[in-house]
Amino acid sequence: MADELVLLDCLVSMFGMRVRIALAEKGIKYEYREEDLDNKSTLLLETNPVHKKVPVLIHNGKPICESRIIVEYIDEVWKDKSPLMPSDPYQRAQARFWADFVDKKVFDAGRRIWRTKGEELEAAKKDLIDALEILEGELGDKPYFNGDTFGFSDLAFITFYSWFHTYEMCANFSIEKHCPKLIKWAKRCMERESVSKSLVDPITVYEEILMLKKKYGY
Ligand SMILES: N[C@@H](CCC(=O)N[C@@H](CS)C(=O)NCC(=O)O)C(=O)O
Ligand SMILES: *[C@@H]1O[C@H](CO)[C@@H](O)[C@H](O)[C@H]1NC(C)=O
Ligand SMILES: *[C@@H]1O[C@H](CO)[C@@H](O)[C@H](O)[C@H]1NC(C)=O
Repeated sequence: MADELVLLDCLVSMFGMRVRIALAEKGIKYEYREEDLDNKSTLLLETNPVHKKVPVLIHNGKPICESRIIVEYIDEVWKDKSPLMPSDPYQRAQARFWADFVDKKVFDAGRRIWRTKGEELEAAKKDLIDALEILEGELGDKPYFNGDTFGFSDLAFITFYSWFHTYEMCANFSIEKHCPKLIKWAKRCMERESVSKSLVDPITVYEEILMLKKKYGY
């Protein structure tokens, strides 16, 4: 029986884009379903009753939630093609550490950048630059976070590249000025078809955010 895969997602989601990259890396076909987060489908509420968030991957009727967990699941089920996790346990721990850092630091500061104003915005900008500079230092002169090959930590972070323009516009700064190596790394990642075809155009993200800012008065 062929695998049946449905992805509940939202186009501009940096978490959803991770799953799209992983599926593209493995060359897996799936059905994409865009969710309206203001009016969630019954299927989303039933398959992710705990968090009620996208992405959710439904594999032969069984839901898997949380982007990093979904990506690891995909990597384990389709393990023969384009491994994303390093095979060495220590390297694997490092890959998970940096992906976790991105979720804790980059996502949080980035979210505050477009949702706040004044002093809160300035604090968010500082926190984002600090987090990005830590990542710039960790990357160093390596082509990818884990060394010579594109892997889990690259996948977890590159989806934020679609959001860089929004962060820069909302906080009036240049990421490239602070972190030139990260921009070179991002362009290197974009040479992979799995990445370039999964990442949403930065202008689309910014327009979506401008709309949300207007709607909710952020
Ligand atoms: N930790 C989750 C985060 C997922 C997440 O925050 N999804 C957002 C869209 S980017 C969402 O569904 N939000 C809807 C809501 O909070 O009601 C993951 O990695 O999948
Ligand atoms: C919410 O979604 C349902 C089904 O997905 C649709 O029938 C309904 O019109 C939507 N409501 C709004 C307010 O968009
Ligand atoms: C944006 O930053 C530049 C310098 O980095 C400054 O000259 C300019 O006034 C700032 N613009 C706004 C709208 O704050």
